[in-house]
Amino acid sequence: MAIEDKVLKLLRASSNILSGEILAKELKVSRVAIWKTVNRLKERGYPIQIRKRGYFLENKDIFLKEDLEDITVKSKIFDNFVYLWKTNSTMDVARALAEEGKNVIVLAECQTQGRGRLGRKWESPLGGLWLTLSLKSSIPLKKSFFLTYLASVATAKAIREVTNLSAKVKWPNDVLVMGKKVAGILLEIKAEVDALIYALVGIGINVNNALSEKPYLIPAASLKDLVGTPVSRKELLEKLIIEFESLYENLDGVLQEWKALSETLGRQVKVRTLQESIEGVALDLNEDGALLVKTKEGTIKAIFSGDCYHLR
Ligand code: BT5
Repeated sequence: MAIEDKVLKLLRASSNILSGEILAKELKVSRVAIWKTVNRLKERGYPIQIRKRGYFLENKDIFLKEDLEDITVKSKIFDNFVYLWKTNSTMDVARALAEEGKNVIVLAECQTQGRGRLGRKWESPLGGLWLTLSLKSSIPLKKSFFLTYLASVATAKAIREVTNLSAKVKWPNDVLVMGKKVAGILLEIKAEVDALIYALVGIGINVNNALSEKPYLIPAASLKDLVGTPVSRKELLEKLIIEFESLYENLDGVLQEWKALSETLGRQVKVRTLQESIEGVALDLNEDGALLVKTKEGTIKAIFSGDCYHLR
């Protein structure tokens, strides 16, 4: 284990200030080595206070490499974990690795340019789970957005298991709890002719993070606000990857699972696509994964993408 990880591990475990002397003794290095390591960590953005009596990690809700390695060791799909304190967007880091043919999980503590669909801004401060799964895949192109449904279902299930909140999925890419958006999915793909080369599945979950007062596309909340206490991001991440992998093994079953957790089906909705705005009742998903909406004129429209508003 690198000295940075060892220092972080000790600071994370301690509710008191740890002196340079204690750290040096524990890790069998000099106090200067500790001081240099702490400064390197601070440069990376870790919130370590340097006080007269020693060092103190202000935010204990951080991941250590070993937490994440546990996940990849158990994983059947992902062979690498990239963990960053701060990055523009995990989508961009994951794309570069996918181009090298890697199946990787990229996770950042915060993003400066997190994005949603159509280049919208996604707020990603400390305390949330912001990750991208990069996945080599040869699934047919027309099934690619099954991956959005898959990630939504995996996220909703993981939230249910860890918090007992009754998380639901909303068409096309949201996870809601009590009508509030707690997570969003962003799918970006590279394809050739009619098959995927790789997919980048971005998952953003408001766990313990604060949200700004801005009006969002739909009302938002964090799990911490809904539960009333902080939620273990480590447990949530582990469950999320397990659920993701088990759904991925049976991609054709994903639509059924999505329907079972759907907050959209059966509702009066308004869907804005790039071309038009459609109002009607959300009936079902067809076998290609399109949302079927019955308008008041009685026509049934199959919609593949758009923004959906629940009217009633
Ligand atoms: C999404 O887009 O919901 C997809 C969000 C995907 C974020 C992940 S985080 C890891 C990975 N790296 C990235 O850069 N992105 C992915 P969409 O349905 O277009 O919703 C975007 C809209 O949600 C914004 O226009 C805001 O109105 C609202 N919004 C922004 N930040 C939010 C947040 N933290 N929680 C809830 N709503 C938010």
